[in-house]
Order: sequence, then structure tokens, then C-alpha cells
Amino acid sequence: MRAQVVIVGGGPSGLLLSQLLHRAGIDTVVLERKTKEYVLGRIRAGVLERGMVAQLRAAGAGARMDREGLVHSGTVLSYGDDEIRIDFEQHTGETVLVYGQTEVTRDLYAAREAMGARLEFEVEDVVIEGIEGDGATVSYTQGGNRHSIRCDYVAGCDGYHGVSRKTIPGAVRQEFERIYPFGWLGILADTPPVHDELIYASSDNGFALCSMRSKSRSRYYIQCDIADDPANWSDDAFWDALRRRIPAAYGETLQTGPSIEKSIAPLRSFVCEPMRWGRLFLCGDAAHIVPPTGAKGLNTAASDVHYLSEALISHYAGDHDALDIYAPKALARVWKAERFSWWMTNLMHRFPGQSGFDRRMQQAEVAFLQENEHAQAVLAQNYVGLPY
Ligand code: RFL
Ligand code: PHB
Repeated sequence: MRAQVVIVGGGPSGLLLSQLLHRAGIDTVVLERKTKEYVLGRIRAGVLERGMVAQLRAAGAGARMDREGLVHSGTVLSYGDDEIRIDFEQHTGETVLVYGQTEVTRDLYAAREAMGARLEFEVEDVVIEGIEGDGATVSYTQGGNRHSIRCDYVAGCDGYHGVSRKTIPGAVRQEFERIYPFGWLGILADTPPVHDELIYASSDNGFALCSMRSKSRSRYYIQCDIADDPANWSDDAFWDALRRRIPAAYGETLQTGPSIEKSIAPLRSFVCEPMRWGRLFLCGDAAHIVPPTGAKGLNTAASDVHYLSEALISHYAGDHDALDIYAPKALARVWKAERFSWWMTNLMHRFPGQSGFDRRMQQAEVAFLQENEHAQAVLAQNYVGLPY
């Protein structure tokens, strides 16, 4: 088999890249380790920056998002009972769209299938070879048979636990990491959201986030112990903990109900440099992870896809320097998203062993944010997404 670009990973990065390349006449194969149903069962991101929204439209996968996505022109940060509203529209003229990653992925699969894309599921033991030679080979096992595909380039879109990044030799690869000493326990419930905007809440009992998937489906998170297990949390215990972390006025109107999903996510900041090695290009979570505070993970994956699709399209159109631009351009934006997510995580969470001084520093920063329009504007600019 042959393809111009083999894409390892059929999550949002891989599917969006495949769709944008196919529409430009570049032939791809997507190799996904799991089944489509498994990929669509993951509950992850919920907030799309304007750049990602524009790309989904350009990919011909934006119609349902435009109908069903919720436009948010601001968000609330709370500290105990004090609230600060960050007005995105006032400070940036931009908004974000609340539309779940599950739905983005579903729309991308539908768009890919409508174009007759080559998508291979349940592939195992992917091996990438020839990255430094004059053509690469990607081999894999599917249904007990070994297959191999010759290609010009490989896009590693296989997430944090994938094989692509590990194909870059240790001597070339530099990894930068911070692991946070807590996780997020998240639930999904068919209850109306407590507020029509997201609430990022810092309290003496820890952090909480009130988010949503629609006007009748809520997504809530609370900071939890990293070693905790969702099975330790009854729905009632979750709702009680949430109520104690958000301003009392919201706690009183919070509508509770049975959870339809409950899981714990660890919090990590991680970047791998370089994002390109020979014929291999890393995209999305394969190259970098952010803690979810600030909603940058999926959006940064989308900005990588933007830079890589443009580079490959220009390359195949005859611009032989185009591919060299990808890694430095993508990394420059990645590090800014890393900084914002790290900053917002530090500002909003209770850290084990945090001193009185550390707590006062957080409080002083919130007070400054509350009083200072420029500080609010900086937050808004980062939240709606830095320009591509
Ligand atoms: P993914 O989604 O991990 O997809 C990678 C795909 O590759 C497959 N794979 C392989 N395939 C073949 N061979 C192998 N050896 C393979 N190894 C892995 C996997 O099965 C998978 O299908 O990476 P991608 O496409 O780069 O997308 C990244 C996003 O999923 C991620 O950044 C976001 O979900 C992060 N994130 C958020 N991002 C936002 O922008 N806004 C948010 O509001 C937001 N909230 C979140 C989040 C992530 C969370 N969790 C659980 C980590 C909230 C949570 C709770
Ligand atoms: C979500 O809705 O899952 C979500 C929203 C905002 C975040 C993280 C997660 O910062």
C-alpha cells in the first residue's frame, strides 16, 4: 500500500488533519488503535477557540457545530463568594464556542467517511521506519495480519501514550514536564447548567469548574486527590463537594441528578522538542499536554494541525522550504498555551502543603485581576485563543 501521508491516531488531530489534506488533494491513511465507538465514548474537552471553529468549517465539518454549539462571550472566575466576570467580547471582540470534543470527533468521522477516507481501526504494534531516509514505512497488525504502507511523511497524532513521539531517538528528544499534585474528578449529568457561562471556582475546599455540553447537559469537575478513585465518590458526595466550592448563590440553585459519566483526569504540563524529526511530524497531545484549566488542549492540537496542513499543502505545491517552518511555528504557540494553563492552574487550585504566604499570593493576584481591566484583557486574549 502507498499514501502520501500516513496519520497515526484517529482522535481529533488525526481526523482534522486527514480531512484538510484530503480536501487539498493529498492522499492520507489514518491508523487508529481503538474502535470508532471507543474513541467516541471519551468525554474530554468542551470549549472551542475561534481558530478551531474556523478550521472545522474549512474542513466541511462545521454545520452541526454552528447549529448546536453555545456561543460564550465571557466566563466567571470565583474566589470564595467573590466573582469576577471576564468579558471576552469587550476585551477581544471574540467569543468561544461550547461544543463537546465527542461531537467534534463524531462530525469529523462523518465528514471523513463521506469523502471515502481510508480509516483503519484496531491497528496494533505500529512501527515507523525510514524517517531519516528518502521515504518512510509504517507497518501495523490488524486482525492478525501484518501490513505496511510506504509514504512520504508520517503525522504522529496518537496522543500522549502513542508510539510516534517515542520513535524520535532519545538523544534528539528533549522533554519538559510538570506533574501537578492533584487530579480532576469530572461528572456528566442531564441537568441544566447552574449558570449560562462557565464558572472557574477557587475555594478553601479546592477548585471546581462548572461547565456544560448543552442547555440540558452539565459537565462539572472538582479538584481531587491524585490517587483517588471515582468509585469512592457517590453522586451525592460529588454534589455536596461542588456546592461547597462555588459561590453560595450558585450553590442554592444548583440542580443535581444522577451522573452519566464519572472519571478522574491527572493534571500535567508537558512539551516534547522538536516536534519534527525527518519525515515525522508530531501534532497535538503526542507532542504536548496542558492541564485542563484554561481549555487549551484540544485547541492547541488544532493550531498544530493548522500549521502542519498548511506546510504540507505548500510543500506539495512546490515550496520546498515549507516543511521547515512547522515545528518552530507550532512550538512558539504551544509554549504560550502552556504558560497560560500553568498560570491559571496555579492561580485557582489548593496545593498540598501550600503555605499561608502562597495562599496570600493567590489572593493578591485575584484582587489585582478584579481591579485591573488590563489584567482581565490579558486573560480574555489567552482564553479566546492567540492568533495563528
Ligand atoms: P487524542 O484525543 O488522545 O487522540 C489520539 C488517538 O490516537 C490513538 N492512538 C493510537 N493509534 C494508533 N496506534 C497507536 N500506537 C496509538 N496510540 C494512541 C488513540 O486511541 C486516540 O484515538 O489526541 P489528539 O487528537 O491530539 O487530541 C487532543 C485532545 O484530545 C486533548 O488535548 C483534549 O481532550 C484536552 N482537554 C481539553 N482541551 C481543550 O482544548 N478544551 C477543554 O475544555 C479540554 N478539557 C481535556 C479536557 C482533556 C481531559 N482529559 C480527560 C485528559 C478535559 C479533560 C477531562
Ligand atoms: C469541559 O467542559 O470539559 C471543560 C471546559 C473548560 C475547561 C476544561 C474542561 O477549562
